[in-house]
Amino acid sequence: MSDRRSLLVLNGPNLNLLGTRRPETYGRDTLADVEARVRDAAAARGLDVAFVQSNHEGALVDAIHAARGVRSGIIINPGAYGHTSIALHDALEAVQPLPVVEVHISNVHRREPFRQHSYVSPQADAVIVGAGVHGYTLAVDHLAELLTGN
Ligand code: DHK
Repeated sequence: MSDRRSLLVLNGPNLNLLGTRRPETYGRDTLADVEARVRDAAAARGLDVAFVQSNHEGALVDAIHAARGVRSGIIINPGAYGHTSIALHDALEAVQPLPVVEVHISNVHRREPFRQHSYVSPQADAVIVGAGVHGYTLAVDHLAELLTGN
């Protein structure tokens, strides 16, 4: 069992379809491709990483609760639940002070008005929007900086 610090990368509904769903919006990388990139970026920073993807709100809440005392930070792309879920807001609040970075692959501010509010953002230390799947590795770098105090 490693005693290295580890991050939780949480992906919400429909992100299992990355690579095939609206590739003009979300790109052609699959979720497995994204996870490989994140694992490499985390390893370069001396961090382990665990991945959870679920299409179910309660499963995402459970994964956030399970991170308490186990993970050192959370990267979350809540998918559409970011726009609707007070439960995710409250779960992230409940695991404070775990640092949280919210990622949206697309620039939600250029899209429909209903995508422009996030219940997750008030609980996030940083929000990365519109950087494509590169946003996930930016999030790893940011958490690594936070965790080492640089
Ligand atoms: C992903 C989704 O599935 C959408 O519901 C959000 C987000 C945007 C993204 O850009 O990663 O509105």
